Amino acid sequence: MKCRARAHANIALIKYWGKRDARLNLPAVGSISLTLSTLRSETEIVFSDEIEQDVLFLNGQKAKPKEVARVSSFLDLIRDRAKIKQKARINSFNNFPTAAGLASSASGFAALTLAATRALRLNLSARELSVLARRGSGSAARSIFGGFVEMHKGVSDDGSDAFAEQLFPPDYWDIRLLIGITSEQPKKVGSTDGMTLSKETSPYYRNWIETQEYDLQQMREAIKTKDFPKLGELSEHSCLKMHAVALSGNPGIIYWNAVTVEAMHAVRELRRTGVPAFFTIDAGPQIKVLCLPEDEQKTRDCLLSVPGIERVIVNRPGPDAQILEEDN
Ligand code: 2P0
Repeated sequence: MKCRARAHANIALIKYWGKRDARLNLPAVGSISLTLSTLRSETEIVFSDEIEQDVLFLNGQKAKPKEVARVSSFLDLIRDRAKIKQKARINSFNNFPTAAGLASSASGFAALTLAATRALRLNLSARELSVLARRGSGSAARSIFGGFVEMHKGVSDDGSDAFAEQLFPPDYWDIRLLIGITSEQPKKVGSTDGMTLSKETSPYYRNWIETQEYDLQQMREAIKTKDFPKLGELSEHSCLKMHAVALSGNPGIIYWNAVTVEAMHAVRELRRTGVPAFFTIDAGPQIKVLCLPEDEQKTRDCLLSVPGIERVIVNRPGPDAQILEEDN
């Protein structure tokens, strides 16, 4: 029982931050994302009677016990569904730095969900895959789909309506998302812990939740009408609002480094010269910049002019998660 699958990372334009139920990993807010063409994970899984306990390799290295435990308890959900007990060997590769705020858990858990369910012959719909992927990582629910994607927070206690769906396919609108790498070190505070701290201690958390629906509605409209400046402004606003919540927890979390901040100013400066380019930043120090295809070169040059940015990764809207290989 073996399968290999690929899923692409995604970056939220309207951010997910906060959970309404930590056990079922139910988000407190909906979110809207862009699936990326370049960054992806490939995961191969084998279930067998001969494997005594789950083994996980990340980029060829044996994973840490904490990482194995997270993957193992996620696989238990799938094993329960398939009514099997076999343990698994998992080999997962990312073509980008892991755990540095580049959505590795999104593409990793989406690829794992697809590979594991197919290996066990569970025939799940894309929506069911998304609900399941969410249990591994909230943002993974979005990486099941390509293009422009919306994650619904849902209202039910069992999480069955907390799924992602595609708003528009990748070829709907050719926009670019450039990633400026400022550090390849793993982040110090993971998203899950960051969200818990924000919920428990940030005085702004309630406002964040209350204003999200309006931002989602505006973003749906911006995408529908292909209004790029509106998409960019909303993305920057949602990012800064999310970081304001993280910063205002106690102790506040600073995901940025000095290079991130320099790059934010550089993007605003580029905008003042007439180029519609807008930044977004996740739970890590990398800077991501949205621009139109005709401004890709200028935007890339702008990022590379910031001391400390050595590498820029260019993305277009990327595809759905897909099966690469399965045994028959
Ligand atoms: C997002 N992030 O919408 C937001 C913005 C990071 C900042 O979703 O706890 O790794 O596994 O559900 O999915 C990263 O959070 O968190 C994330 P869990 P996840 O992309």
